[in-house]
Amino acid sequence: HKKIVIPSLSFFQNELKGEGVVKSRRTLGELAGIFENQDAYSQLPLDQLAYEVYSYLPEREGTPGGLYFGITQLYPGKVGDEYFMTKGHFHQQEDRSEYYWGLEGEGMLILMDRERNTWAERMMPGSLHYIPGGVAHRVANTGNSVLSFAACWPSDAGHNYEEIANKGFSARLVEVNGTPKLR
Ligand code: M6P
Ligand code: ZN
Repeated sequence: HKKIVIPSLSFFQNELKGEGVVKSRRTLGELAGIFENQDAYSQLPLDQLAYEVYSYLPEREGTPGGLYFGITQLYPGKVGDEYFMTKGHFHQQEDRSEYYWGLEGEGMLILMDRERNTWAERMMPGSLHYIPGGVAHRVANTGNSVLSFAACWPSDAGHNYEEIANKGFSARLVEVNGTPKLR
């Protein structure tokens, strides 16, 4: 169940040895406000794990030109007709871009530009996604198993959660007749 496709053995060896891989976790409680159906949300346990992020920077923090490597494990589940998803963010330094690629499971990468145009790309093992600067990004798990994806982003990108926390994306990814649709 907790199987991880290992893209880089040394990454996990570092983690096992406690060398620099930072693990963070987000519970449903920490995702308050991102789902539309408040009744469905209030029926789920706040301490239920939604996703875990392992991240690693082989440089001192903020080193110009450094690149973070990260792996996110997003658990399957739904809140009403919306899938479990990441918080989503723009970068603090807006022009910084990022790669995501699918490792395991099925999902959708939801993207929104500065004009609030929203679109989505299907994620699956081996799918590669380039997220240009100025584009907010969030991932939804549309399958029944763990969705695991890797990411690479500049050390000085930073996370800007504010706009997404306040206004969300301009479209929601919901399940309609068993398939994901942007609404
Ligand atoms: C990817 C990267 C990380 C990000 C994580 C979870 O691994 O983009 O920078 O933190 O996904 O996404 P979020 O921070 O929006 O919850
Ligand atoms: Zn990012």
